Amino acid sequence: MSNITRRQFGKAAAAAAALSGVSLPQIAFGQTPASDLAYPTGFLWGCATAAYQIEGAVHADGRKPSIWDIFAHTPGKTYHGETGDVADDSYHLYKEDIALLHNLGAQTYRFSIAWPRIFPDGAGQPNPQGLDYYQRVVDELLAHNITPYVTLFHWDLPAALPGGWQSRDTAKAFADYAAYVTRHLSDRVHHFMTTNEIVCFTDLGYLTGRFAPGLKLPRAQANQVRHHGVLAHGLGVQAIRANARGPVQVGLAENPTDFVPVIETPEHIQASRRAMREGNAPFLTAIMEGRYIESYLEREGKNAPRVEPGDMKAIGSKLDFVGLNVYTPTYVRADSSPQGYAVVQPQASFPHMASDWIHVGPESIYWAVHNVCELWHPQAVYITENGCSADDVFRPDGRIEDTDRIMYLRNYLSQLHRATSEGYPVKGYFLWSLLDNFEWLDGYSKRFGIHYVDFKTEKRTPKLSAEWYREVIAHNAVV
Ligand code: GCO
Repeated sequence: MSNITRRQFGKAAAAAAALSGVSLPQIAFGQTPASDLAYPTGFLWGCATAAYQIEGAVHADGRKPSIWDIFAHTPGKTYHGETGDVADDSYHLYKEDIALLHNLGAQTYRFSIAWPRIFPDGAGQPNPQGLDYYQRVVDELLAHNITPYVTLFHWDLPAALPGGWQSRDTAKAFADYAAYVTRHLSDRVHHFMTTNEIVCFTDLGYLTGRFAPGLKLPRAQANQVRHHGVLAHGLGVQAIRANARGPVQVGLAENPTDFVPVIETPEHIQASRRAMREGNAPFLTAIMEGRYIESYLEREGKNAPRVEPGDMKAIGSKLDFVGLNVYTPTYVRADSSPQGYAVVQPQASFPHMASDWIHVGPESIYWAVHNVCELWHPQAVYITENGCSADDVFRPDGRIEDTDRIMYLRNYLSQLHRATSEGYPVKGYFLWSLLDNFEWLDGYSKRFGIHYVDFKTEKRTPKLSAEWYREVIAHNAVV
């Protein structure tokens, strides 16, 4: 916001206040008004991306295919058969992308490492050229004073691993890969996330078959896949801690279903907390409690996962932080069923963003933090993803004025402020996403970036939301 706008705003507000007889706090025109929505000092602002969604260069320097390369190349799987072959070509253009972060004033960047660049066959021989790329990315970030937050697995599983997540050995291979990366990067990278959204790479990949590798397994086998997912996380935490060359903070990025009380009364609030625990039982609950809760085991009966000694201890490894990816609410109300809660489906008129699954429910970010903290008291929480798709188009004057995205972000950040002002230990926020990228099944048809990417030329153009986010970062406040 320019000073001129601020001045006009100040005048209009003063005039309105004069008419209504309300006195406003004294703000000298042309100065920054103190925002009611200021974030705690030291709060970290950044952006998030993931390797397969931005890097391209899928054959470069020894990388071999991941299950997403194969899936995206299978006819009929993604929008118009689009793939991550080229994507944003961030593999070559990473300096440009880091310059975008720098222009925003971002203090931190969450990106993921492509396992198939580091271990092209998933296990066995590492590929030093793959590691070199991430060394260069880290160098460039540090040169710009941007703190790297590294995700080790954002769905690009090396295709060569026999059985993929159906095999317990994949969890062990993940730990070896995590150990290797930690040994080589932890002198300069101090924040690691093991996995991203376990439900997506397990259930969507092996139960509903909508994501890679596209399998629809029977319940018992799918539950075993889930178990290997959380086990990989747990073994990964142990491997990172055992191999760190200095102090590191370890966590993960999860997208628990965010149950929001339909009305903020004690009974519905209680229902939402219960739903958070039970509705996410195979994933975040197992990780935070180091066990599968009774109601989950009862519900699954003979299909419950087979657990080996030591598994649950690894899965429940203590974390330094919990990362939450928050996009959309799931409303819940108290009811008299044995479960004690019922999900309330949104009506057809519920407003959503360009992706119709993103209902605009800003309070979901507050309740995600609230419920996770009240249930499990993590030391620290980050919002590791929040953002939305919008139908971004150039105006005749060359601008992209994504006021809808700004509306979405402003409202979510206002609700996140509610959480920080109540004292919940939220330490930072990563906007999804730095730039438009390969949106999985939706290919390039859904744009989540605050920078527009012309996928023919790879030209990056800041959208209005990038300008807005720069103000947020500069003021450490919702503007
Ligand atoms: C996810 C992933 C991202 C998505 C983003 C928008 O949450 O699915 O972490 O890779 O692109 O969430 O759908």
